[in-house]
Amino acid sequence: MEKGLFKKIVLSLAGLLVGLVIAVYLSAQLNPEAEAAAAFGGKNISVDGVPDDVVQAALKTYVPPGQLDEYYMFASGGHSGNVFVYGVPSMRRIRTIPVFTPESAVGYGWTTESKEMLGEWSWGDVHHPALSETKGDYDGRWLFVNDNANSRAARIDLDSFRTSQILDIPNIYGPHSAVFMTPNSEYFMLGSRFAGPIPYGTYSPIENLSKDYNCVLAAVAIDPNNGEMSVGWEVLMPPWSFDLSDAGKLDSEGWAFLTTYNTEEAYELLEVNASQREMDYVVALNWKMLEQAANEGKYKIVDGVKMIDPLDVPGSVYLVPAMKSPHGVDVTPDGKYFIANGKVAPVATVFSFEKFKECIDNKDFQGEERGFPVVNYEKVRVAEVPVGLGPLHTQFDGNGYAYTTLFIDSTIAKWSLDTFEVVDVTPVHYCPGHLCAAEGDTVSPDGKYLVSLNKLAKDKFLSVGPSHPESAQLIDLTTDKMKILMDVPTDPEPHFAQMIKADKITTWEVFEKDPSQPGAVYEKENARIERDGNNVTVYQMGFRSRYYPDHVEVNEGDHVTWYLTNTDFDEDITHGFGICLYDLNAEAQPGETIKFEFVADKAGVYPFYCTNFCSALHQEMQGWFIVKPKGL
Ligand code: RUQ
Ligand code: CUA
Repeated sequence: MEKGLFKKIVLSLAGLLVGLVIAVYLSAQLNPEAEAAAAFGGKNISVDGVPDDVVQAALKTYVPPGQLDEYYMFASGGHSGNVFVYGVPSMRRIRTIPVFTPESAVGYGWTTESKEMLGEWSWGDVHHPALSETKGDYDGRWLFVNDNANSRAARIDLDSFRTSQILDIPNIYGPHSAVFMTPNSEYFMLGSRFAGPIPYGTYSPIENLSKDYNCVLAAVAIDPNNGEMSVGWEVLMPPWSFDLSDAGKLDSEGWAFLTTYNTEEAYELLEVNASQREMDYVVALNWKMLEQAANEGKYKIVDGVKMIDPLDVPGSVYLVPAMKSPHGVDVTPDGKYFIANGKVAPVATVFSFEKFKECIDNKDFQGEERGFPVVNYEKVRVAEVPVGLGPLHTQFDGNGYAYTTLFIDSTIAKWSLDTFEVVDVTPVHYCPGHLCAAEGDTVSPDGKYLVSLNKLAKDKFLSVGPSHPESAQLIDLTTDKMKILMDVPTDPEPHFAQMIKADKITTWEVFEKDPSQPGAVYEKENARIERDGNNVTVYQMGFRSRYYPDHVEVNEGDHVTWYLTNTDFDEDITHGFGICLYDLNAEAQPGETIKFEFVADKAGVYPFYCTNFCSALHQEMQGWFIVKPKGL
């Protein structure tokens, strides 16, 4: 073919393609309904025998190969001790991040660093993830989670999606009411679920609960430069159970709100005895005032922590009556209202922050309990929204609507923050606890998507026996009526989740080369084994598809320190490292140097191998660990 003619054909084909793309794009702009269909050449797909809404739901959740999800969702893994990462809207689970429990898939719990972080504990119970915030918006830097079992908090760095710090928090039994972030990540806070004598290990008989037991609110300070957590100060509270919590924002910035149950101070058969009172409380704390008290030295030291008695700081704590054992409390995006979810009362109670402040200014109190003023309920409450049975948690869409889960009804109610009327209800399957809206805890939620985190799945998936997985349902918020798009199984236990715009997170491609790092070896000439008495240090490097050195001999009883550097500076090329019959397993991500230590207490020959399939010759990435018996 003539050169000129060929060029002409290519050019006109290219022109045609550009035109087609523009046409599809414009039609999607003009008709948002067709947006999803645009990916299929602008056609409105309808499939014989498949209802149109099913086809549309499929189009809205289908992320074609080569495209990526719009949001990350970080979900609590409950007593698995993990955090699960989902892509939304596809709802594909992308990652499991081990936090409080060893995870052999990534060698978490075997390396020196992760072992030290986990300490003496073998499990944890993650309830409420909280993303770091700047000016009330998620900033994509860190994710923090609580451990309801062993009184800890952890930080996950979102550049590596790895747990990088675990902090023990003294004096707080079951920090369930946690973690919630202040709008500029100054602190995240945790409130105790269980009353107990403090510090840990103190004895007092249960009959003394009212006298000797306490709950605590802990404020964990976050270093703005690196996310490093440290316990800032704690506040001594009555022996009530704190349940959930939220931080004030915008109008209510500087305040923290926590629900309580068991203001009855019962210590047996709580199911009955903690439900005697008609009203419990939302406890409102002025954290800025408490922070100042801590700075001014108004505290005692309890188990190494500054413990503030709020009765020494008048005006720092108020009680807001709320209907019978409320569960969640949620602050609206504008910070003007805080909403208590009734749990055993069929209403979501809306409180006005402005009226709350007026009550304080006018000393409009209806009483006092344990020295704390109780604000006038009638004045502060602006609405009791009849959402349905078993209201647990509320999220927002940024368009003036709130969404409340109803555990007993197995529904989600959508209601107006203007008229306080329910405008829509959708069934969910089954028994929703939390729900998670896109950017739902920020000052500017995105709407778009809502995920219902359900406690029961029953008949939703292929049966796996008497116990089934939990379930998450993706709900479309772009239409007037909520529309369920898809169901996915989740592992126990879907407590809370947060959903962040994907482009707010930037991850590393590889670990940076850092020769100053202890144990790092980047040239095979430097790979070596050193001995100092009974201490053997291995400086090993691994790359596709070999280890240097690939046989390591030690003496029985030696203390072995082993460094492994992955010198493949190539995204996603991870090398594993497992020693057969030695219960040892780790991984080094691209560019990373890891360290593990053990005592070579078994003589014999033990092969080691790469556990991550890294190349065509991955099978050959192996070697031998040889332990010479004592006295040989
Ligand atoms: S709680 S289902 Cu552990 Cu978050 Cu309300
Ligand atoms: Cu390295 Cu497989």
